[in-house]
Amino acid sequence: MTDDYTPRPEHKFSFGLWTVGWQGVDPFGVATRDPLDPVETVHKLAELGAYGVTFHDDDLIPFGAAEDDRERRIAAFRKALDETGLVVPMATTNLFAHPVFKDGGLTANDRDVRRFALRKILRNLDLAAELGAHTYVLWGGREGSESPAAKDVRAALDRYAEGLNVLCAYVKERGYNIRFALEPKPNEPRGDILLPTIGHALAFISELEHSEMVGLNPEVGHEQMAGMSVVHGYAQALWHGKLFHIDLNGQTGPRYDQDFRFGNGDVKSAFFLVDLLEHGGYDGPRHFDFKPARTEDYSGVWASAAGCMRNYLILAERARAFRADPEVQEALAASRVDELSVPTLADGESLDDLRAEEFDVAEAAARGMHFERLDQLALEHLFGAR
Ligand SMILES: [Mn+2]
Repeated sequence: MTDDYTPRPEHKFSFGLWTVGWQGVDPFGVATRDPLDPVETVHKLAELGAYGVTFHDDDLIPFGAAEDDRERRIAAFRKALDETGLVVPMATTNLFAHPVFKDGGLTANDRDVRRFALRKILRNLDLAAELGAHTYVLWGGREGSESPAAKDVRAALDRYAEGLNVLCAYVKERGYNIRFALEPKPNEPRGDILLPTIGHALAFISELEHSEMVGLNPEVGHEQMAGMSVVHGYAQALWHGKLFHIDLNGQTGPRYDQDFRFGNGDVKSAFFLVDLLEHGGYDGPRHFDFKPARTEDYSGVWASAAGCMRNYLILAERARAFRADPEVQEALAASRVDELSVPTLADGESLDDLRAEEFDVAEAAARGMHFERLDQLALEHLFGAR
């Protein structure tokens, strides 16, 4: 299909190997699809118009693989990248699947497990640098507990910070052009996960030795699982200069981690999120972390991946039309949205000046904000009615 919604490499769409490669294993059922070869994935993603592919170490190299097997798999992957022009903007470590990580990686109570986790990250960090990645994501899915009795949270945060301090020092020592991005999630698979929201993670980052090297990889569905506004969360991460990478997907409210393709779920949030990303100064990859429904065969998987990109481009076009609409511009002005960018105190103004100001409280209290009209216009653009 060739129309305005055809994905091209300049759109910077990327996918994790584990997304389209998800075989449909869930807590209640076994796989519904055969494993996918990473080489085939790279070719298929390039064909669909993506520019990048991302991976956990174990997506590319099975856990515990022999050295020659490891080298062979990396060489085949690299050849596929060279043949297609696909890049690797991000990589990450699987510190959650193997039973050794059942109590976490960097914050496991067992010290020897923590040391093994660090070794596993360091090894894949070298591969990430070799493949040209600039972002290294840490999703601490097993960093947490089911019982507050079992986890000393303050000690766990000490160890989490220690781990990141070690990793940042290593990246600096090796001269890698890599920054770390933490991915918050409130729960699942652990009963409670450390750094559950964007806000928790931002506060944690400010305590690190090299906080400038650590930012966020917020996932749409994870914020919505916590009942948070993903648009406000991404906007605050941008405000802090910490939106290093993103995980786009779909979710309908606080329930299990649905990982729908982008656009399915909370469409209004998706619209305003794309508006923010397109007009708010984010220029990183548009990365999808989703699970094609386990009802699908591989034709459905690729349709689902294509749908993620197509939905993003449709929403980007809808957001542009919203911003360009003269009636919207008038409605924005009527709602005084721009006025919020004016500092509350004028340059050089004293607090005596502020205190001396005449103010008609009754008049100000009676002013309507006209937000309903503005929101209606946004919805009509989203619906395609304007
Ligand atoms: Mn998820």
